[in-house]
Amino acid sequence: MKVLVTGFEKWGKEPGNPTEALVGSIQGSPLPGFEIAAEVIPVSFSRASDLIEGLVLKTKPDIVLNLGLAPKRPIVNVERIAINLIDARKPDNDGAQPKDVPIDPGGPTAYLATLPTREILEELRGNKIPAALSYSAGTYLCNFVMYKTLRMIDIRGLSSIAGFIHVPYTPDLAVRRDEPAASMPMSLLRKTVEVSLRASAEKLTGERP
Ligand code: PCA
Repeated sequence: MKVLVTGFEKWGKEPGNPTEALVGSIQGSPLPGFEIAAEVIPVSFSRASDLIEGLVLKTKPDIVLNLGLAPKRPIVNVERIAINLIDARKPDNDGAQPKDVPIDPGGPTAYLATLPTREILEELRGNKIPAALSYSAGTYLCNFVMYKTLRMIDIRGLSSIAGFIHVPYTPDLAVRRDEPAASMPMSLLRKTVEVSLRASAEKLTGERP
């Protein structure tokens, strides 16, 4: 089972991005049973798109799991939908701040995640990981990468399933915020990735990896 996992670099005034560390964790100790590629995506509307497309074409994954930080969300959010809209409240890491523009003028209004989101949610909760389904991945880079991934899979007729999970801060990052911020330890975030990939693989093959 081939898997592509992506995380993001830090952006703006954020103290860091736990999904960058998650990518490092997966690179350092890959999951048994999976042929796994893990990469960090830049927080850049102009650079993220070609990068994600190149990664999918190169790794030919059965499963794509994009990860991002949601600083204001206290638990793991399994995203169900990506919308065809950019409305950046903050500049990206190149200083670009597009507002009210479609991601792809020729694309559909939205794509639903093709990962088994309900099964992932149930498996996460079964593993004592606080999680919820989410019906908005925002209008910034995370929604953009989720949409772009699903769009390119659609345009190229690939069989990969794909989706996005937002995670909260890890405690080391939460303590660097002035205002109260929720967090989850890295061990639980790592487990989130493992459980989500196993639930996705099981959906694809009918067998538990
Ligand atoms: N979270 C941001 C962009 C990068 C990240 O990790 C988002 O939710 O759009």
